[in-house]
Amino acid sequence: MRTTRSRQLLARACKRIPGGVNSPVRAFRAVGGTPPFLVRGRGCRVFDADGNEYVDYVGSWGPLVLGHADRSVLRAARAAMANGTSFGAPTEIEVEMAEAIARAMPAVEMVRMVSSGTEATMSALRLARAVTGRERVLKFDGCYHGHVDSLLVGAGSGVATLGIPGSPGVPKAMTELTVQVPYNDLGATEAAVRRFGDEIAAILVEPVAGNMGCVPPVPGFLEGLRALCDRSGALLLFDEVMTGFRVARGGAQALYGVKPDLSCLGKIVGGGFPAAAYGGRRDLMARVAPAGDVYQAGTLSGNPVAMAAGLATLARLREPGVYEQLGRVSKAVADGLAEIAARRGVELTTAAVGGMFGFFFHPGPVQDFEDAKQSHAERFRRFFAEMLARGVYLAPSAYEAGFVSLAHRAKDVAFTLEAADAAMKQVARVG
Ligand code: KE4
Repeated sequence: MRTTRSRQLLARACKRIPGGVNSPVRAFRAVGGTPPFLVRGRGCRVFDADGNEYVDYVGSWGPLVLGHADRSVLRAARAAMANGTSFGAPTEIEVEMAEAIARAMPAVEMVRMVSSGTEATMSALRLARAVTGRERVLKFDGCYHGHVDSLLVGAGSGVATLGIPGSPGVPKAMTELTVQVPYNDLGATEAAVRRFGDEIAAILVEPVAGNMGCVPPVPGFLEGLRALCDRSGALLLFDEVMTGFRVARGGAQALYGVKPDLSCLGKIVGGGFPAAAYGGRRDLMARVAPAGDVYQAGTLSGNPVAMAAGLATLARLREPGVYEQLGRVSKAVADGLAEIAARRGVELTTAAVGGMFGFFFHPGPVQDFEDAKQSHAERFRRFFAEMLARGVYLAPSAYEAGFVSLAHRAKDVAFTLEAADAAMKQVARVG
């Protein structure tokens, strides 16, 4: 596989951009090698600066559920741009987006658009603290909610630990208000609520974890969090930045039938443009400025071009059968990988929920971050490299999820699994 041009571009990029990238995971530090500099996407395929072609399972980390350069999205964005790119004033299309989200997610009675998932979770957390008058937040080890200071906590030892800064520059005072417990561990969560109950403003969770690999909730976990919040007065915050419109039309809250008080959205709602949102119960959102006293603002919030692209995406996702199709494709990939691994004598655990999937080089089950960290890192790295060399672009980290789109066809899955069979043969040689 030719990488000359990408290597040259990386060297040039590193002179002006930290690590040569504008977001760390793109640098391939977890898997090694040179990250392909992509130049074009079409459907489920991307093309790099050296002319290599890949079947893409990153999809810009989730937004591109229709595939790259989808005609309906391009048409909508071009039409919006022809009228101007941004106003910093109210526009009807922002109202259309708010109404579309509320129709899809009845628990989201009111919504505020922002420009990134980080902004969405940061703002939702501020609102939760304001309306409850409480300061602590409970989150789950291995869940990622953007680079919000109080949510960038390292994994403490023990079960319910007070957050320790997960990055230099994050004040200890910020993370000490964050209680962290293992994902899918309702007992540990109950213990933490018993210990900090009336101090906890919110329980914040990825209803399907996608930032420790793909780890679905065990039966009863989300329902248990709802009950704990009802008992303790904490708000239930679903971070659906990844799962929103990805795992079901109404997100994970529809798929699992658990109603959060506040929801965070991102990725798909912008259709590939910078847009995200937080929203929920009307009585809570009424506290957001200028209706209420909880301040939050954004120059490009609700940008009309992003709204047009997002609405075009959501419109396509209202077509009958699209989620069955996404689920079929992600299950075909996950089940195919599992079958190949079994045949090759490689321990592999897979998961697929709606249009997202994941795999661990681990005998299973994988139900939390401690389990995920036990997976075979060297086998993942080898598999990733072998797949990339064969034209399949997977997430460059064992702790990410895979994303399919409506543009992934049976032939693309067949191509992927043929590459996986050859790759797994090499992986089996890794002790
Ligand atoms: P952004 O600020 O990156 O738009 O969203 C943060 C965020 C919040 N919540 C969840 C559940 C998320 O998955 C994310 C961001 N996801 C990562 C991929 N795991 C984005 C990729 C990156 O960081 O470059």
